[in-house]
Amino acid sequence: MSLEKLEKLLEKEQFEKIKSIDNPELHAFLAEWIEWLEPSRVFVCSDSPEDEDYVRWKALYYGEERMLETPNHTVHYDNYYDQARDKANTAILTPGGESLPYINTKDRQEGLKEIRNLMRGIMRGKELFICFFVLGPKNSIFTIPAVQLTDSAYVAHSEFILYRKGYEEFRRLGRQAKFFRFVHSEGELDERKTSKNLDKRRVYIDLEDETVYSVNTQYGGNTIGLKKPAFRLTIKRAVEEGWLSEHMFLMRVNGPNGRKTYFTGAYPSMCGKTSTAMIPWENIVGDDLTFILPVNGVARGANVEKGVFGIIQGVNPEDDPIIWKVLHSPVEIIFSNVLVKDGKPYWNDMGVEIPEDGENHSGRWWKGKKDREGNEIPPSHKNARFTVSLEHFPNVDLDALENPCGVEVGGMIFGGRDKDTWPPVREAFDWKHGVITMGASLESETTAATLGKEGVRAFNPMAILDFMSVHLGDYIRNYLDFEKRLKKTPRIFAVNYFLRENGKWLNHKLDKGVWLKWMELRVHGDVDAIETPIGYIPRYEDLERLFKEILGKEYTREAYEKQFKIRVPELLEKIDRIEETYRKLNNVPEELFEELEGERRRLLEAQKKYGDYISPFVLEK
Ligand code: SPV
Ligand code: MN
Repeated sequence: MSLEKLEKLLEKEQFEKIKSIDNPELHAFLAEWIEWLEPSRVFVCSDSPEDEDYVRWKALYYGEERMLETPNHTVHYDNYYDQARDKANTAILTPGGESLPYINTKDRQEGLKEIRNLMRGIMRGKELFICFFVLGPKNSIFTIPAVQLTDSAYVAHSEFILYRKGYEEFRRLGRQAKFFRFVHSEGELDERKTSKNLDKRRVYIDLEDETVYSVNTQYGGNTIGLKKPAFRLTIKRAVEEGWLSEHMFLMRVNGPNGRKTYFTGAYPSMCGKTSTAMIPWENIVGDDLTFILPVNGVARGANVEKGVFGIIQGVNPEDDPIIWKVLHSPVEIIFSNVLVKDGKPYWNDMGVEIPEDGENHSGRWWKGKKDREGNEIPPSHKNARFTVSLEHFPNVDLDALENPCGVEVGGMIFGGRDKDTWPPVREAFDWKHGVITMGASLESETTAATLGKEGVRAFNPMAILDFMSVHLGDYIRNYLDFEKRLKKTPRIFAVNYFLRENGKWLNHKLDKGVWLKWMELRVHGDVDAIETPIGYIPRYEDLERLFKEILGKEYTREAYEKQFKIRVPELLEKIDRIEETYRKLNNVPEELFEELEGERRRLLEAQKKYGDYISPFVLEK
């Protein structure tokens, strides 16, 4: 009996906490893994503030975090070579190692054996934290309970900031809890308290048992179970059950006369997702992961999380006043992989002077310091981050965040890092057109959010490819079918903040604030638009007015024409690339090819009539 075993393995107080959850499956899982990991101590986190405090304290006690000067601020470092998601060593376990397009797979039996061997007795001399959280708002249609086992107090601490507590939910649900499991060990640590055995770093996702194993790493994207590890599991569940689990922010755009319209947005990492969701005059609900469920024919969205694990590079008082203010207030924040000098955190491009020495992700740091490969080490890592709860943001929409029914999604946005093809903003003709030519056709230049070369244009449908856990064809079919469950479909939009000409940006960082207002007006049919071969684009007059109203800026006809011209050769090349990509896969819905063909035909007709580069003024009738 698992409970008897647990009674022997745990101190009385900890055992009582587990015993009061009536779930034999959970008990069996815990007993098996505690025996296997062999921790010297086990702490079970209930939802009490004391237990959360205990985890916070242990992160400091074990040296995984250190105090900064501002109360409630701490700093955590990951190993210099453990600064991003490790795609190469992350695998989806499939029966017989069945391969799936764009997914790193591994034979399930072999993978389980390997990771179990790596984890055997790995917690000797260490403390194991058992934590309970939920994905989505509590006691709601979105809720998925999850249990996390980790020997990293930093990981547990991060989860308390980022997720809703779930111990009471487990007690309430008892045997009904269909829960996710996460087993993590940071492995042996070096003198800087960072994971040492990176050659044995692995993240294995077992879809069958809805369990993710992560070992010999600390970086949040590899270790925070409820974030990207869970995302693989929810994508699978969503495709099986007919809803959407997306790499999307959720935000409120404020329209005329107090109108509130909610948008989701999918962008690859480092392409403006968080900064869009945090536009100061709008309201944030979430910045990374959204569940969208059909409820009585309406698409309703909820933030999977309740906090932000955001990129800190480039956060400056002018462009990001809200984040800046939050980062400089004494609320609970974990800074990771930043430069610290005299108890203060500093990061690249923060718009203020940075000290020339201090401590950072490379250890003691001085300007000009080089790493083993001979690269100069910047003050902070490009992927350095801050972890903070959304409740501390002055512009959070708390009602939307905690609404058990979520919010109605008015629009869905897809965006990537694209220098020369897509206009800054456009609206799809309909659901299918948007899903295929915008979502499924998303490409973006690679960034420092994953290990590997940067600046390479890469196929990244729905900005989700890094996390895909099912066949891409099934995923797209689910998207197309989702419309059938709706009486009212969200409008679909595509944005591109990264257009360049002669090496210069065509847009300013805050222009996205104007695009959002335009999209809000379109959702309600308040403004007309120009029909182009690739969807609807804004009219000059509307943007001119919005630029003045929102940013107090003149918007010239020349700027508009340059930004919104239809770049036919680049668009056609892109369709060829996307088509070729999907032709290589089997099991892709035929509608995808039909949509691409329709777009190609419209572009070719327009090219015949108007040439390669078509001014929006020419298309306006
Ligand atoms: C991303 O890279 O998309 C992130 C951070 O949101 S991570 O947790 O690393 O995935
Ligand atoms: Mn993300």
